[in-house]
Amino acid sequence: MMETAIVVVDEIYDFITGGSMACIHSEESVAATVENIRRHPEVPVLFVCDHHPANHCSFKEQGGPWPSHCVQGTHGAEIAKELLPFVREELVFYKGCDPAIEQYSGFDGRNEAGQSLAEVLELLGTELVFVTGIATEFCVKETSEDLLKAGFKVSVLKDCLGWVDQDGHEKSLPLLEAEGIRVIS
Ligand code: VGL
Ligand code: ZN
Repeated sequence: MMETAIVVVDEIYDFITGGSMACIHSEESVAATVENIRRHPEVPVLFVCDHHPANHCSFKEQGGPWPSHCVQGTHGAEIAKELLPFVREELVFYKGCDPAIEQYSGFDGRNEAGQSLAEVLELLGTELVFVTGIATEFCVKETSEDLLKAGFKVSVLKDCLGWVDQDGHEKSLPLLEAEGIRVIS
C-alpha cells in the first residue's frame, strides 16, 4: 500500500464566502474536503495557511495585486471551523509570513517548530499526496507543482477546490495534468 497524506491549502476565511478575497466554490471546497478526510480517517492531514503580516507586499496598499487578506491574528486568517476537528498544530504550515516575499506555494511553508511541509511529508513516509483547497490557479497549483518536482506523486481533488477566476481554474487543470499531476474527482 502506498503511503498517502492529504494537504489542505488555504481553507481560510478570507478566501471563503464573505471574506476579503472570497473565492468561487469555496464553501463547497470546505464541505468536500471534510467529506474526503472523513472517508480516510487513517490518513494524515496537513494544512497550509497563507499568513501575512499587515504590510505584506502582495497587498494593494503596498503596490501588490490583492486586497488585504489572511492577516496574522485576524479572523480572516483562520482555518474554516468545519476543518478544525482535523487540525493538529504540528501539521499546520504557514507561508507568506515575510512582508517582502510573495509565496503561493505551501512547499516551503513552516510549522511552529520550523519544519517545512516537504520535510514533514518525508518524515511521514509519504509517497502520494492528495491536494485540496483554494485557490486552484495560485496556491493549489504551485504547491502541487513543487510537490511533484520533489518526487511525490500528486493527485488534485477537483471537487475539493475553490478558485479566484472561472477561466483561470478551467485552464489550470489541464496544465497540471500535462505536467504529470492527476486531477481526480
Ligand atoms: C492565494 C492569492 C494570494 C491562494 C494566496 O491561496 O491561492 N492567492 N494569496
Ligand atoms: Zn496571500
